[in-house]
Amino acid sequence: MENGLQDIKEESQAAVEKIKEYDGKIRLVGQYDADGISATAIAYQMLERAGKEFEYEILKQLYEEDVERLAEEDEELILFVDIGSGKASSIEEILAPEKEVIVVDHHEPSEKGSFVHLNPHFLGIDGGEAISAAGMSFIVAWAYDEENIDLVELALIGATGDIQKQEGEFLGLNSDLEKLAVENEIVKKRKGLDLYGRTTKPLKDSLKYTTDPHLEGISNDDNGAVQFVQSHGVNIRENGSFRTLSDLSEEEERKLINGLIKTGRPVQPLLNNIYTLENGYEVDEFSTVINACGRLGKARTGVNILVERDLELAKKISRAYSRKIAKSLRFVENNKNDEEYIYEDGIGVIDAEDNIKDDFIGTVTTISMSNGFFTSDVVVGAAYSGKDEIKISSRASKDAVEAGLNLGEIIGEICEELDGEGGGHNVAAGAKIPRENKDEFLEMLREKIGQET
Ligand SMILES: [Mn+2]
Repeated sequence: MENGLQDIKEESQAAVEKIKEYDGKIRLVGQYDADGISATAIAYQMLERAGKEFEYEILKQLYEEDVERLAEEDEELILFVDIGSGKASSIEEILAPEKEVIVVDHHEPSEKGSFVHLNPHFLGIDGGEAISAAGMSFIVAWAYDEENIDLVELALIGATGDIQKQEGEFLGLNSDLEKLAVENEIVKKRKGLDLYGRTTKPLKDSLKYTTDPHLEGISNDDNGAVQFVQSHGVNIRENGSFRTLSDLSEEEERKLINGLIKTGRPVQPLLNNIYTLENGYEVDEFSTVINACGRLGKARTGVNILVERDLELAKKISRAYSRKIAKSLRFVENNKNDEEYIYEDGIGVIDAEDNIKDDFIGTVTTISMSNGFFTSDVVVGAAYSGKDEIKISSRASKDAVEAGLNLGEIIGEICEELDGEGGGHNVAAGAKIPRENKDEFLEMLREKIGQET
C-alpha cells in the first residue's frame, strides 16, 4: 500500500541532496491555484525549518519569458512546485545550462530533461487523480526531514483543491497520504453533514436547501430550518454573522445529527468524511479559502494563511471573495434585459467582456446554471482574459448529460478548429481562445449542442 509513497520518497533523494548541499539563496516558484499555493507553503516551511535563505514567487502560468527571466536572477538554485513540467523543454534549453533546477510537479511533462525532475508520470502514476503537487512537495519535505510529517495536512488541502477527492474519498496515493495523516493524529477524520455550502453558506441555508432526501419541516423552509437548529441548543449566529456547518463544534454537529435521527428524518445519505486540522478548521474550508486567494490575486496571502494557519485572515479572505462573487452575479442580474451581455438562444450566454474577471466567470456560470436564471440546458460564460484572449466556462444540466451530451468533448473539438486550448468533463468544460474568435466559438457551440440535444 505504501509502495507508491516510498517510491516517490526514494526518488526525492536527488532533490533533497541538492537542497542540503546548497548554501546560497534559493528561488522558489509556485503556481497560483489552491494546490500550487499549498505546495509552495510546504516547500516554504521545509526551507525555513532547514534554515535556508530563500525567496518565493507565485505565477499564474510559466511563460518562456519567465524561464528567460529566471535564468538572469541572482539565485543559483530554482525550485519549481506545481509548475514547470509542461515547460520542461524550455527549462532544459534556457535555464538548466545557467542554474541548478529542481521541478516538483504532477502535470503532464513535456520531457524529462537533465535537471532534477520529480513527477509521478515518470513512475507510471497518474498525476491527474492520484497525487497533487502539494502531495509531491510534501514527500520531498518528508524525505528532507521526517519531522516535516506534520505538513501532510497541507498535502490534503492541495489535493482537495485539485479535486482529487471525490464523494468524500481521497483517491490513489492521496488515500495513503490521508492514512499517514490520520494515523499520526495530524488530521482527524469523522463523519459529518456533507450538505451544500458546508464551509461557505449559513447553516440554516445548508439545511433548507437539502431536498434530496427530503427533510420534513426543514427542506425549503427557512423558519423550519432555523427552528430545528435552535431547538437543539445550537446558535445560528456568532458575533453577528451567520455560522456555517463547518463553524460548529463536533459536539454541536452531533446534536443536529442526533436530532435528525430522533425525529425519524433520513440522515445516512447526508453523512460523509470530514477532515479536521488540529485548530478545528476543516481541510475543505482551507482549500476553499486558498482557492479564493488565488482568484483574488492574493496568492501570497494564501501562502501566509497556510504557513501561519491564520484563521482570522482566512475568514477575511472568505468574506472578500463572497463579496466579489455577489458583485459579479449582480452584473448578470442587472443586465438580464441587455442582449449585448446576456441572452438565450439555444444556450444561455453571459458575454461579460471585462465586466466579470476571468477568475470569477466559472463560479458565476455554475451558479447561473444551478439557480435557474436560464432555462437552457447549457450555460456559457465568457470573460476577457490575458492580453487578447477570452476565457470560456460552460456548464450542462444533469438531464442533458444523461441524454448523452459531453461538453468537454465538444469544447475540445471547437478549440482545435479555432486556435484555442480547452476541454473538461461532460458537465463542465472551459477554454481559452483568441478574442477575435468569440462569435464563431459561440456559433459552433450552439450548433453542436443543437445536434446533440
Ligand atoms: Mn496542481
